[in-house]
Amino acid sequence: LLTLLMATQTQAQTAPMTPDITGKPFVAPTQDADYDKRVAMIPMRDGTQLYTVIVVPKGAKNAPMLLTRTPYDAAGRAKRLDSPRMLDILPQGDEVFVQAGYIRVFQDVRGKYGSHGDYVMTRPLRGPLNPTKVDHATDAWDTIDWLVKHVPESNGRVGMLGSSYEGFTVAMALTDPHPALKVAAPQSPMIDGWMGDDWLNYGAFRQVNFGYFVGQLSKRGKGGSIASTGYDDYTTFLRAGSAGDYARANGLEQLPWWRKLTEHPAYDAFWQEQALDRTLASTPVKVPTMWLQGLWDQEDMWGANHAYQAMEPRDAGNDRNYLVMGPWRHSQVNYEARNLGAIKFDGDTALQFRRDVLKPFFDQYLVAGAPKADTPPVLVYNTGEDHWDRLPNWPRSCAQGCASTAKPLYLRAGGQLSFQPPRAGDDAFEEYVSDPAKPVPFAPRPVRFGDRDMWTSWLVKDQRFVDGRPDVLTFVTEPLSEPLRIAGTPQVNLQASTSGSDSDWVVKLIDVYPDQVASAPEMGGYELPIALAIFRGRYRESFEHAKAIAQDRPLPYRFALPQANHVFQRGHRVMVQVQSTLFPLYDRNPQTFVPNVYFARPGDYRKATQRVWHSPDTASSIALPVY
Ligand code: PG9
Repeated sequence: LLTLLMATQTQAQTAPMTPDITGKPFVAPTQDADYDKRVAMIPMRDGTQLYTVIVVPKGAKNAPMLLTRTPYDAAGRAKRLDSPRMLDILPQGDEVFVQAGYIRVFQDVRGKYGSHGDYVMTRPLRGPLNPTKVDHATDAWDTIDWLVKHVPESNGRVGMLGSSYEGFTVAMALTDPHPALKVAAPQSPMIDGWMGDDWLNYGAFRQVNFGYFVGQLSKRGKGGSIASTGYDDYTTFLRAGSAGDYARANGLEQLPWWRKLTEHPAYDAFWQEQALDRTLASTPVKVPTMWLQGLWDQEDMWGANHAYQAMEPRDAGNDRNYLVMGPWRHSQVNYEARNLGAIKFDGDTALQFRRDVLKPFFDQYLVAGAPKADTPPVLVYNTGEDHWDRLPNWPRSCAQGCASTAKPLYLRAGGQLSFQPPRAGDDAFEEYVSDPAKPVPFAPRPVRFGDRDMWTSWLVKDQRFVDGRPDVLTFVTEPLSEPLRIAGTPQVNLQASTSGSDSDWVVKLIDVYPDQVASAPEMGGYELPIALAIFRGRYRESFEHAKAIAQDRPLPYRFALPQANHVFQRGHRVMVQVQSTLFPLYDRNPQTFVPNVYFARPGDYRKATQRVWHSPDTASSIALPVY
């Protein structure tokens, strides 16, 4: 009997060689999800169908809809975790809306992931650059029209929000909004790719994006990557040569987008026609809009505040056009924001904003019977005093027409920085040699574009890592006896000369902490960048037409730094650093005038002697928006 029992047991076991992949569909146990996820192919007016994921909370009635149009995989955006709980499947930034019973909609833009049609990296609005009948404005219009007719649980009201590319599609929808679009929040939207968002900064090209181009453009779905040939991107890009050389070596020439970029190095009609702030300036403000900007946004420093400024004159009642600037890196608004790199804030500033400002603002326009939100026209984090400022308008200080007037802070002989202008008899300039063979790194080496911590926080990196280099000029004030408050745009007014015929100028406004900070020893002497930018000198006279720079002549370079709301505290010092490279983030200027910097040849890269002038008649300064 015992032998029989053992034999039966053996038979019941799975034979060791049973194939472990059965070929039959694996069926997960069905759990009661608290949502219903639907997929629709929504037809656009030209017949193209767009892949749309609609997540409806179970039992929803008269619920508002939140729409995001994305090139980043709508299905993936609605699948943070594989979970039966709606809170878990949607992105962290959506949690406050999920808790309030909103319907959430993600849609792939034309040509990406599940959507049909062609993808154009920055599809221009209908007009001179786009002779078709469709663009992101019509696609948003057609989508909203379909949603209000086909989602029976909805109350027919739609809000749009999204960051970066997803903010760009919100801004596009605002140029011709569907009547059911009741409220919008473009977060760090790309508004002008040449001036300061994503692709270039005042004409200097951002090489960090090569990987993004291949990832986004080599396939309809998730694309490939660029093969790595070294650990330090500083070395890799230096060895490659020009941006064009790097692109050629890595197959980028197959991508029409790369060709478009190189065919339009200057701010010609291709860029001007696509600058959304120009379009928005002539668009009635129909939809209450909250523009969102990170104060240390490493990708889209230009968009939100310029779009806000463009629309502001049309907001006569000061109740439709809003601005929020948080102490955030790119898109940090949708995550946790207790700190950025070494800089700590007063709690989770992103959650505070989403919970206490964004959600009540959306509720006001989307939820029947919701109270009027207590939304300040401008909400800006004060990065020096560590609190939010609720303001009636922005900026608080500027050259003319603001509550306070900007004041020039002069670069002075001997590396001083002062509100007193230069005096006769002072040394006329400081100089350095900018060598394209040894460019100044934008972040400590080894520089790895793929290092997310580095990339998201380099704008707050302690600048002591370059301070003291022979090709970085430093000007600094005495320790401040009173706090110095700024709120607006610091304007660079540099008088500079070069021994070359083209040149880049990088200017950084820095808050230098006291040498010793007993309560945070690691912050002793920290050089915190408050605002910085790079300017390609060939566009000194015209962004549209590049021109060689006259050799060794002090010439004015005027450009705006990103906006700031900062208090330099008593005992801190203000510093300005000037240099001519920010590598490998920005491509190197050969310092010899060539027709197209993308295709500079090895022999074009030459050392140049750079002078920053500070005599009474060639005074260099930064106009600080003090108040
Ligand atoms: N910065 C990215 C982007 C925005 C707009 C156009 C292209 C790229 C992004 O984070 O989406």
